[in-house]
Amino acid sequence: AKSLQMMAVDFGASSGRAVAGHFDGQRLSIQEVHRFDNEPVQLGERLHWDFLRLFHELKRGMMKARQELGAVPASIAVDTWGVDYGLVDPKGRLIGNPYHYRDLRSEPAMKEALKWISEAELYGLTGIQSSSINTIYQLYADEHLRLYQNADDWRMLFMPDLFHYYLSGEMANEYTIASTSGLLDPVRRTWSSKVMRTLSLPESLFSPVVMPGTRLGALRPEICAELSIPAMPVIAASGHDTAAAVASIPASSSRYAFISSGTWSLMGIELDEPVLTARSRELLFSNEGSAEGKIRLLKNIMGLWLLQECRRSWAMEGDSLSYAELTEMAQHAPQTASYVDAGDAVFLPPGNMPERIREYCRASGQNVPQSRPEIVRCILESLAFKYRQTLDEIEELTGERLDHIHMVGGGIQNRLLCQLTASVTGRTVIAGPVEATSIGNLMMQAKAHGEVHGLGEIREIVRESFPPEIYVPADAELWDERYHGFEQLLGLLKMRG
Ligand code: ADP
Ligand code: LRH
Repeated sequence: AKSLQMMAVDFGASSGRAVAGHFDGQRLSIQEVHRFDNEPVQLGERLHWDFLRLFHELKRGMMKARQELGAVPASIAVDTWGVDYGLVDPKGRLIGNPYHYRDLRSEPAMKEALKWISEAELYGLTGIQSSSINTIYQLYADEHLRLYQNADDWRMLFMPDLFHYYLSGEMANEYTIASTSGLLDPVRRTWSSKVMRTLSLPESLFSPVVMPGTRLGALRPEICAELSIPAMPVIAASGHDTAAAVASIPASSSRYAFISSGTWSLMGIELDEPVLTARSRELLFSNEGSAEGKIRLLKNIMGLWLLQECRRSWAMEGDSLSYAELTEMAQHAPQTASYVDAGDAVFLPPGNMPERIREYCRASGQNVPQSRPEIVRCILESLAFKYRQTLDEIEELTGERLDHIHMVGGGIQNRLLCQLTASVTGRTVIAGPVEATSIGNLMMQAKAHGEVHGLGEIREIVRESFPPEIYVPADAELWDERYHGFEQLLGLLKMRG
């Protein structure tokens, strides 16, 4: 195998980074050349991503890579968070600024859309958990599509597709990111025309679905000139960040669940075919696309968003706290044994999170966590409990016991959460790599170059290149008892509706 230098740009919902990767034929090494915040912008009534700023950061990342590495990368690929998109006209001009999936406009749109098609039918056709963030409801709510007559020749590009388009000039919808939309047929891995027709979404918006690893084209000459860099191939490696992260899980067997831990916690397993049963719908599991065309059966759990939002509130009160400081606080917090359901959509919108958590505890008749340490503790324990519940559900759906849990992503730097996950689930947690998404992105590029030959090999290389950390369960009885308290709480809340 020859030595490969590549570039990955990974846009998370909270931050982005440009990473240079060097694959020597056996090991991958990475170097972060650029990192930036990804802060959404409230503009009037709407919440947007700052696409222009993000594209600017992408270019800065490319320039820094050029300066720091010397060598010209063999290719570049972008991955991003799921579900969001931009619309472009036939000249490739961006129609408005892409919306943030937490914008409230799609909530009423979801209710409206479900008058035309039932949740059960939609699940049977697309296999995606019902949520207002899904592209399907965002498109249904999109005022641009409603206001303009000439939308027939527009195209809808998901965020990674949009970055790839402005890099290469090629429009395509890549499979893993398209699979987050609620518009893709997970059995045939193509668009569901039936869903589009039922909701009057113009089919002409959608491009053919390309599989991960597709070469889209070369960098546009204008960008090469602007940044003084030579042309390089732009590859649709694995456009969805979670799919890229799952591709790089350093697993050596198949009996594990994964948790991709960042703004969201995505917990699930990889399967050859989708599960489209009434039970998996009831339990809110999605069937998303994996890097090699397989299926990720997973659940979207609110994740460290809860903590990010508390941190933002406390910063507005004048106290800037690092994640390390917040975790340290929780370590020594008094035990209030108060929990929230980290699957509950009430936590979706931004703003005032500490008070919303208190209110949730109050309304459900629990002790109300008052201090900051108590709130952080409540968040982390609630997440670990949600993971245990989700693990039980996965085992119910597949009828198989899973021996351990692989945790990847920025969230594993929260060592308390990793330990709680092991203790509460009673399973060994194998944590790492932190930069799983960029690594998956890079390895899918190496595969497109023909230098590796499949997920098995990719995972072995990641295992060798980034040794994971092991967390062993502790205090089983104590956590069992507390978990039963949590189950009772969820039962009670369900009864109340
Ligand atoms: P995303 O890709 O969704 O933007 P990341 O994978 O970058 O998210 O993970 C971000 C999360 O990682 C933060 O919300 C924070 O909770 C956690 N985190 C980051 N750094 C640390 C740290 N030093 N200690 C503990 N947790 C951390
Ligand atoms: C995580 C993620 C997740 C969901 C959400 C919108 O970054 O991609 O898998 O799709 O963003």
